[in-house]
Amino acid sequence: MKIGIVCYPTFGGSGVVATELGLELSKRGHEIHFITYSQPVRLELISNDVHFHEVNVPDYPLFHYQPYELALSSKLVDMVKLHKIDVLHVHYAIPHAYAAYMAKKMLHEEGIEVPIVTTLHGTDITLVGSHPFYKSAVTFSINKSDAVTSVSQSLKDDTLRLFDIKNDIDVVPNFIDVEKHEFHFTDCQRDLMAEPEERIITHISNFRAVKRIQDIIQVFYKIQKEIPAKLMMVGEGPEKEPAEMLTEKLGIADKVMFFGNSSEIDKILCFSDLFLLPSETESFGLAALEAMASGVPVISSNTGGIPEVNMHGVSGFLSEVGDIEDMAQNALYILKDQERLDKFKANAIEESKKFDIHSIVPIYEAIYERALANCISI
Ligand code: GMT
Repeated sequence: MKIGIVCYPTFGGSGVVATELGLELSKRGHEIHFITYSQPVRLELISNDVHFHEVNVPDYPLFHYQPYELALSSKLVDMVKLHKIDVLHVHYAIPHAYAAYMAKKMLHEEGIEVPIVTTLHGTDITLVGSHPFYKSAVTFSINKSDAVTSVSQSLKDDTLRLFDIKNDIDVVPNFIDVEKHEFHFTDCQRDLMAEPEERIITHISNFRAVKRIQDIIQVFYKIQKEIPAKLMMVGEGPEKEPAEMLTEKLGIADKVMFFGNSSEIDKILCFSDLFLLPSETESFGLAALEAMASGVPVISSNTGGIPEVNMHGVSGFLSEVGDIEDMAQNALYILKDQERLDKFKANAIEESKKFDIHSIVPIYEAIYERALANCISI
């Protein structure tokens, strides 16, 4: 099959999922065309079966906002025609499913039918999409897709609650290449980061308000009062600077490292003992799954799709959003006892296997086949 994939190419989980999906599909014999405004960050390999087509939005001073959706829909039309793409898989309802619908309509005028598969990732539903400014467009885009998937049951429930949805939604969880995580790094070079007796705690995100970055610093503050520890903060975003200021204020700046965005996530997780994800909401929590696959237990909030990934008392612990004390106590419970830590690490790897890429990607293939067979003509 020739599959066009539209995603945000940045460090966010949706871009990572879209990229890994495309790469795995190419290994399974499909021809993949990524269509987005820059090369996805995890897309290292462009080959005969993996192509990247850049969407250019010419900067024109008359436009206060440059019309990306317009440029994207035109590019989709051109690429479908040029490469004879069979199906478009768009990650995010806005603006991708919306632009894909316009492309589909333009192609229909020329006698070409292309089905659209839309995957909902979370912020398009829970944070941005349900805003009155976008709600009609999001509802329309979802209802006009030939197939709709959501990355967790929780996100499906939210979508049905917040929008007037006529389409079926398949839950297809995010995934991880378990083997890659198991065998990638054997030499963690932990000693470059911390003393042998120090526990290493890690957080990775885009440092937006929804991640509750200050909670991470506060939880770590309580942990380091009881045991020697270091905190690794990986990523960039608006909450980074306030977090740095909080570490200064609490007198723990020397124990907290801010790395910025990194393409060496596996390396960082390799020497981590615990992962913190206290988000306000999270449709899935791919970062937590990546940590678990690397054998890192997770202390998280009990919100959105996280409880579908992080098993309470098995791969880590869940606490109510904002319950810093409970998170710190749970973290210390795991970190204080080496035998217990080893058990949680092993459990985390075991739990992550439920989300192995090799069992999830065939579900997408079946959805593409179904969408092709039932493509709604417009
Ligand atoms: O969480 C973010 O800020 C990034 C966002 C994205 O677009 O990548 O993440 C969303 O999609 C991920 C992949 O499906 C999920 O793992 C994240 O939980 C979800 N974020 C939220 O729901 C806040």
